[in-house]
Amino acid sequence: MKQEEEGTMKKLAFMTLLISILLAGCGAPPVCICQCDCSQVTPEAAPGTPEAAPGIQLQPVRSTPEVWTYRDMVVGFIQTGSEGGWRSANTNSFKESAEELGITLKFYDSPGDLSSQERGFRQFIADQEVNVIVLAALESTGWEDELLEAKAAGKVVVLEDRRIDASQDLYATFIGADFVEEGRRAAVEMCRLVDGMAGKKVWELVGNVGSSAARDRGVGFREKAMECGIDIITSSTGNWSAVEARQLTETWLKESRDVQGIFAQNDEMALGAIEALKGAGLTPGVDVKLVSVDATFGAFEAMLAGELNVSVECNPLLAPQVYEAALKALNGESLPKWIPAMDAVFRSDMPNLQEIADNRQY
Ligand code: GYE
Repeated sequence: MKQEEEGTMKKLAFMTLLISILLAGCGAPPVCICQCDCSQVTPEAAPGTPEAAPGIQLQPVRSTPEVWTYRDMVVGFIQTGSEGGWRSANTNSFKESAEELGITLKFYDSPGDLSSQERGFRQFIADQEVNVIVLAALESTGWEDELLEAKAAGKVVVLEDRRIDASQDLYATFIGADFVEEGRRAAVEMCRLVDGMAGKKVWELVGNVGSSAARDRGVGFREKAMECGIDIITSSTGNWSAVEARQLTETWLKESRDVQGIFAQNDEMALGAIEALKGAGLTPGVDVKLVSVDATFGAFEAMLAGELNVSVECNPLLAPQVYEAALKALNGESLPKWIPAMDAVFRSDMPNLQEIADNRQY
């Protein structure tokens, strides 16, 4: 075929491509043909598609598969921001499992700021590539509008780790721990530990205010603590942070050393309290009993050193369950509104603690 004719054919093919994209702009979802750069053509949004937020580039819509597979999933994941060992294990669980399953993961990390989380959520609503939104909510209230918009946009929403106070028909399911039960378990252990001590005065180091984890662990702990006469004499937020918890405990120790137990709502805060107790010349785990939640590496080290008495596990490796549930939801399967995570309780006096610690993933 003479060169000239070849050139004309190419031009013709390109013109066909351009026309089909322009046609797509008129309501039909655009089809992305490999030779052109789709992002340059801003297709008309399909009817009912939400207005893209300013600066958001609408992405070409992927066609809907008959049967969804992990490879069809584009997940927008909104994380809380870094909060220590548990949170990084949770984030890695999503990144690693997505890689293994062939899922496209768009990861949005908010710096511990609720409005940033809401912005990320809206960004994923407008991102037409995204078919699943996964949310680890910093706070449990204020999500109705976003959930309604996500529903209108046909997104599957799965909550992971933290519950939110919203109507259950606005999300596919919640995958996470029973925080109230974690609090109960912690109190049962604290009752056992302070039994026979000079008193049952306990200090509580609380997680970030407004989160379901902090609220519910406190509820569960109080429910059981009352049964053995524990007196929670002071309680304040350490924002899941070892540094803040250490400062708080140092302040409390300046006011009084008459304390028999510290309930830390996560391991990081327990490790901070341990440093403060040592700084005050007290022996953590002996003079003052410590119970925490998460059971991360740091907790096992402290339990093996006898400085932390108990850690109630809260499993961060939730991604496989979340992705499995999202896939079922995409394929129209009905799901229970809560899929509990599997957890245990670890004590410093367990004979096989070292062996367990050696086999931990987080
Ligand atoms: O206990 C804490 C993290 O939401 C269960 O958040 C999670 C909690 C966890 O910062 O370490």
